[in-house]
Amino acid sequence: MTSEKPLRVGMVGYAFMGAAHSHAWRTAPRFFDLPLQPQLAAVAGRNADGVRAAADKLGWESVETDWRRLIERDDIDLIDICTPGDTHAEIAVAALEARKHVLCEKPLANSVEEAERMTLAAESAAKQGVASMCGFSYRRTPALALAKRFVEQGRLGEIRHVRAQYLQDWLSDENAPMTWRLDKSKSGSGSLGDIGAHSIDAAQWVTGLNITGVSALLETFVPERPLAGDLVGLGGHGDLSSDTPRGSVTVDDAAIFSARFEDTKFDGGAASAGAVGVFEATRYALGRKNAMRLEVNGSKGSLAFDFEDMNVLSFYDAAESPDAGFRKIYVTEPEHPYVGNWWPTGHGLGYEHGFTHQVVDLVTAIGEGRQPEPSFADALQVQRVLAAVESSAANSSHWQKV
Ligand code: SOE
Repeated sequence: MTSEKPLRVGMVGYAFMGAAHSHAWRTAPRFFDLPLQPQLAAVAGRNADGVRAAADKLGWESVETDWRRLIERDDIDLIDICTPGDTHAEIAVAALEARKHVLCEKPLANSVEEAERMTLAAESAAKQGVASMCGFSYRRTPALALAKRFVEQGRLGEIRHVRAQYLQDWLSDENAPMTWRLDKSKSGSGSLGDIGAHSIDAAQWVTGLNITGVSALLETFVPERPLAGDLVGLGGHGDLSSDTPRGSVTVDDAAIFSARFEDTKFDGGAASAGAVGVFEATRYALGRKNAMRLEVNGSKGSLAFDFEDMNVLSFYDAAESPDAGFRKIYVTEPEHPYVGNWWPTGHGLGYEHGFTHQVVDLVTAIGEGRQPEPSFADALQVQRVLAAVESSAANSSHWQKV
C-alpha cells in the first residue's frame, strides 16, 4: 500500500510533457506501493484561462499564474518542470535553494553553463536531503531497462559498437508551422537536444560508458516556416495560406555524429579500446513517427531496441549456435523491470508507462532518502555531448570534400 504521507507536487507547464507527467503522478500510487503519496497540489502557467482548464482536465487542486508562487508556497514539496529549456535553470535553481525536490524535463538546460549551475545547486541541496532528477524517461521503458540489465550481467561482453537513431517525421511538410521547438532561444537546439538527447542518455546509461568525443554534422532543411497563432505543440497543421508570414528556423532539423566512448576498464585489467558509436536524430524521416532505436554490439552478444515496437528487446547471444539468430524477447514477464505491477504476461505497456515508472523511482528514492537517477550531473554529461556536437558541426575542418 502507498503511504499516506503526502508528497505535494507543483508542476510548471501543462502541454505535452505536463499531460504525461500529470498522468504519471495520478497513476503511480495506484499500481506501485510508494513510501509517499503524490498529491497534484498546484499547476502553474502564465495564461490564467489555460492553466485553469489544464488543472480541471489533468486533475490539479490549485493553479498559479507565476511559477515563483509555487516556490514560495510551503504546501509544495516538489517542483516538476515541464517547460521549454530556456526556463529550466531559473526555476530549478530557485526551487533547490528553497529546498524543494526537483524533477526537470530533458534536456536539462539550453547550455553547459546553465547545466553546471543547476548541478551545483542540486549537489548543494542534496546535502539537505533534497532530491533532483532529469526526465530521461526512456530509461524506464522495460525493454531498455532489461537491456541495461543484460550489459551489467556481462551478457554482451566488451562493448564495441553503439548505433542510436531517433527518427520522427512531423516536420517533413515544409508548411508545418513554427513552434517553440524551432526557436533556439527557447529550445536550445532542434532535433539534437529534443530527441538526440534521449539517444545520448540511453546509449551512455545502457552501456555504462560515457561519450568522450564526437564528430558531427547538423542540417536545417527548411529555414523558414509559417507563423501560426499559438500552436506550441508538435507542429500541428493549421490551414495556412501561402501569404502567412514566415519565421526563421534557428535550430537543426537533423543531427548526425560519430562518437568515441570511454575505454572499458576491467578490475585491474588493461583498458580495452573504447567503443565507437554512430548517432542520428531527425524530424524528417518520413514515415518514422517515434522510432527511438538503440543497437549495441559486444564481444559476446548484441541487443537491439526500437520504440515503435517498445515491448520487444532483440538479443543475439554468441554462445548459442551461430544459426540461432536474434531472439525477440517480449518484455512483458513479471520478472522484467516494472512489468510485474501491471498486467498478466503478454499484455504490453505504452509510452506513458515510462513516465509512471519515472515517478515511482523518484518518489521511492525520496522516501528512502537517496538521490534518484538520472541526476543533474548525469544530465550535465549529456549537455556536454550536445555542446560538443554543436561545436564540431560548426567547425568543418574535419570535413573532407570528395
Ligand atoms: C519531441 O518530438 C518529443 O515530444 C520529445 O520532446 C519527447 O522528449 C519525446 O519523448 C517524444 O518526442
